[in-house]
Amino acid sequence: MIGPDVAGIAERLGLAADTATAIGQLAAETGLDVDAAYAVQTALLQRRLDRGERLVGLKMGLTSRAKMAQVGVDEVIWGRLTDVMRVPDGGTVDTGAYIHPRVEPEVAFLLDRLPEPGEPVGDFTDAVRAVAPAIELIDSRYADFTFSLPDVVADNTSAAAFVVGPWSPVPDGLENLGVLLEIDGRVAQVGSTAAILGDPRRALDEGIRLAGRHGVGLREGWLFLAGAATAAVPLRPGAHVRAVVEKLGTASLRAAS
Ligand code: OOG
Ligand code: MG
Repeated sequence: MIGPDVAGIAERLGLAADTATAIGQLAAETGLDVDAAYAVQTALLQRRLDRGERLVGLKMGLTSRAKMAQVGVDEVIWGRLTDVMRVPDGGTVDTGAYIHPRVEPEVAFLLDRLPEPGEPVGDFTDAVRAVAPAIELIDSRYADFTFSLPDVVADNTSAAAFVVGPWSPVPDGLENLGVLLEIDGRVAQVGSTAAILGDPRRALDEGIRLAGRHGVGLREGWLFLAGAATAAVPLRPGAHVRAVVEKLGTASLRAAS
């Protein structure tokens, strides 16, 4: 049997992102399973590398019940982050560059020395140099932000842009810090880092394990987004967004009007 057309699917998803044009789901029609979907994700990354982007880290997705419930997929997933996706803290994004952008509060890690895939992280403070509040801007390339598990994996887990706030040493109690998402000074979402797999440190274990299955090892100096603690909120033109994580501070972005 001939497998799914990995390169062709990656091209369709890449064009959808480049032109901010939604497409229909692809997995059912092309017979894409999760393994082939990660191959599509790798081809999409290659497409970005070919135009000069740099891989700067990984992101986890669907590490909280709130996120799983919002999108109706209940498996932890991971995707790739490139330098071009990074928006400076306090920076401005153009919502017109996206299909239906949403923002969500995240915790970012700056990776230090990493164990090999299959080895436990052990001492987290050896593996993680610093922690920061972050915002992820997600933008599913699928119409109505609706997808199956292989669809969202192929689509680089809806990754579009991200903001990282100020770095701090790993604080005590990382497993239960309050998280807020504010839009225009009003609280839009409330959560806790405990929502991220019970402890965001577990997201790193999962990232090492799941990416390792596909031959991807995490690297010193990489960024790592642990996954949103709350559901995501639509990003409207003119909005000012802040993610506040107790003990870590704030990351913010503005959407141009
Ligand atoms: C998939 C990406 C999920 C997270 O933090 O859970 C994600 C989506 O919600 O479109 O980035
Ligand atoms: Mg996210």
